[in-house]
Amino acid sequence: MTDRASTGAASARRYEDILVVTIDHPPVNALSASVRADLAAAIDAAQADPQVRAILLMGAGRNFIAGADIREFGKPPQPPILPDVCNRIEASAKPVIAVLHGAALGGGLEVALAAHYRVALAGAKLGLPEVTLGLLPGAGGTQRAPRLMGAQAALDLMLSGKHLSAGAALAAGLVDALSNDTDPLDAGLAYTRQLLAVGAGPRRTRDAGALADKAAALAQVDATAVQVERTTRGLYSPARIVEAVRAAIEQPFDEGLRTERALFLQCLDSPQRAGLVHAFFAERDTTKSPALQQTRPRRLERIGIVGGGTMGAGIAVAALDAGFPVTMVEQDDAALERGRARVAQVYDLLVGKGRISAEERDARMARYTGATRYEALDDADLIIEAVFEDLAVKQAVFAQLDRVAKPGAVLATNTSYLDINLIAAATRGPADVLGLHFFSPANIMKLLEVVVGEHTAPDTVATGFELARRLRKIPVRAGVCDGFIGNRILAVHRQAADMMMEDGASPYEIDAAVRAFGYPMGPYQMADLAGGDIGWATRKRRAPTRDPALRYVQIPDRLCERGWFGQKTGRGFYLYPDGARQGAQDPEVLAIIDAERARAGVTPRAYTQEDIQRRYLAAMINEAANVLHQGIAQRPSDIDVVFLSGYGFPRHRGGPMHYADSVGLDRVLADIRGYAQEDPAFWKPSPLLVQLAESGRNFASLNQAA
Ligand code: 3H9
Repeated sequence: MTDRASTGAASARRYEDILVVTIDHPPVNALSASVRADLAAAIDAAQADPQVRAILLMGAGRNFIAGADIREFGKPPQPPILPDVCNRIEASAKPVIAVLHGAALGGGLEVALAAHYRVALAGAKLGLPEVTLGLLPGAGGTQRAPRLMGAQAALDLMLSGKHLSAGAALAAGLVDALSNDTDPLDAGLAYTRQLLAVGAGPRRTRDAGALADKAAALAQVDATAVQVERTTRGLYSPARIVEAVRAAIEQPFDEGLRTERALFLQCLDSPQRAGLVHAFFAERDTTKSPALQQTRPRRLERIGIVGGGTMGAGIAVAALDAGFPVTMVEQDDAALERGRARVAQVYDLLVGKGRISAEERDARMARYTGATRYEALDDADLIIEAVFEDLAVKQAVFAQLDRVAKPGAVLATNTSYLDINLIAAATRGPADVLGLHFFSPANIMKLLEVVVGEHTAPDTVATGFELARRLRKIPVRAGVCDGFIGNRILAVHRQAADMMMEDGASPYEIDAAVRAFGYPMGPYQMADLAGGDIGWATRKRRAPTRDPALRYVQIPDRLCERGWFGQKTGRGFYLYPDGARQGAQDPEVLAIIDAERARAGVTPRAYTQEDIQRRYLAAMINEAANVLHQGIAQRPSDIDVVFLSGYGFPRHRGGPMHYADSVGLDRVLADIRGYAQEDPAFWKPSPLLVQLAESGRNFASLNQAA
């Protein structure tokens, strides 16, 4: 064993006749310019070294390579570019072996596909997730993966962005062998020695034969192209992935690589790539604050939940899934049984769909305990209240929790709107109280608003973030106000939608425009799904404090008064005959709207899709700027995360703040000022928006400062 070279990001060391090239670039061995340069240099040097018979590529730390360096996208490319590095690896005259462990993703997997042989450790995750960043595999992946695994499997891998386990990758033909060894170096050396012992030489993926039946492969590409067109709703990179795979079949390898490069550069330049990369980092930035990093969370082993309704049961499932023992408290045996049944039903469905085994369900349910007395919560480290949305009810629950909880236990409320400080005031320890606002279904939705009250202690907040980490949720810190970040802003842009509805746009036109922007559903479909009674209750609660200068559109109330609460009652803004989930337009709703317009003295006018989208987004962005200005949200990108992970904002647009920056804050402000001519009470430009737009700055400049 001799040292051969040590070049930093990738270093080379000889183990007898095997040169081991280790990529060592924390945190995840992304392929930054320095890694690419070192890797290429090590491969080149090995060619000339008579003592080297084979080259082994591995990663230092937990991962092989997590892909290209995402932070470099959008900056001028620095040579050597990754496709060239991969080509040099493949061209090696000496066999190159990659040992895959941890993440072998994107460009990382492409490096491995350019190697001549691949061995994977248990726990390795292989994938080409570029599509999630608005890209396609641009270092030969679209040409090499189909040659190894066939067109259809490669398309599925690239279009889904999913990760394959080592076993699945072996079955798919992406790797040649699995190793039981836990140490990548030992595994890689052992496999390389086996290869050398049988005289294995270079074996280039460019020559692999899985695409031999061109007609069959082209038929798969054609069928996938049709499906992509139908299902990806305006996404830019999926169609280009399909084109690149078509090139893999129709063109010679080097020409296919050139086609891939051209398509990759188109994706790289697209605003969708910018939006998706912004979303990637925004989600990881929500936990970055010096206060959080300096504070240790409290002990977090046992969870208590008060309330077994939809939210309580969903939160229980999330906690059970993460391995926590959970105690659920309800007011009587019957309510408790309903709560337990809700939890069990989620697991039964998962077993029915084959997502978990019956044993796994039993193991999770074994961690669940039900009780009808608050005393059962006396050993819980964190108790989450999820009862009826009423201040007095919640205060009564917190008074009980104050009595039974052990010292230092964190007390959380899942309220969506109410004042955390008033809830905390029902206890003797408001420092232990915070809001944990889950989104429904709580076991699925990723977002968790961590609402910090006036007296909430830093380690209480840190415990909320720790819970999110353990539940694999995305936590966003929020301050106290009616609706926190998400629901507060939602109320305002929903109001803008209601005003357009009264002024002439039908709810169906508004929904269609919002869907055309990229949302999976429009605000009225959403209201029907959530249940119109929920919004109605909020409107009634707010009625006494409503600003009389603000216009109030009564159309939703007219529907609620008829008991039309949406899907659960068979009609709302849409009709749902016989329990249908897809709503049909309802002429009676249109007649009610007409009557309301007449009552309000409105002469209906026409709106284009663009008019609708601009007003809807302007209202959202303006209120988001207020939320930021008042310190309810810490940074613009946190608001983006709330809307991306909690409200269906199209991810490729990066969130409302990123979107505002992309169209220009001056344009947004000009729109708002234009609308203010009609209705100055509603359309008041946010001071922060004015300040940024007039000084030529954008929201992103505040992210950097946060
Ligand atoms: C590509 O490869 C294009 C090529 O086809 C063509 C090129 C020509 N770059 O997620 P974590 C950071 S596209 C830069 O919290 P985990 C991340 O920001 C790429 N940075 O950890 C975070 O930083 P910080 C295709 C990256 O253990 C830290 O690493 N690859 C990159 O939960 C830890 O990350 C992908 O899309 C990167 N590629 O998960 C894979 N990756 O500490 C993207 C991560 O400052 N990455 N960082 O906040 C992942 O899926 C996950 O990060 C991974 C680890 C599974 C690897």
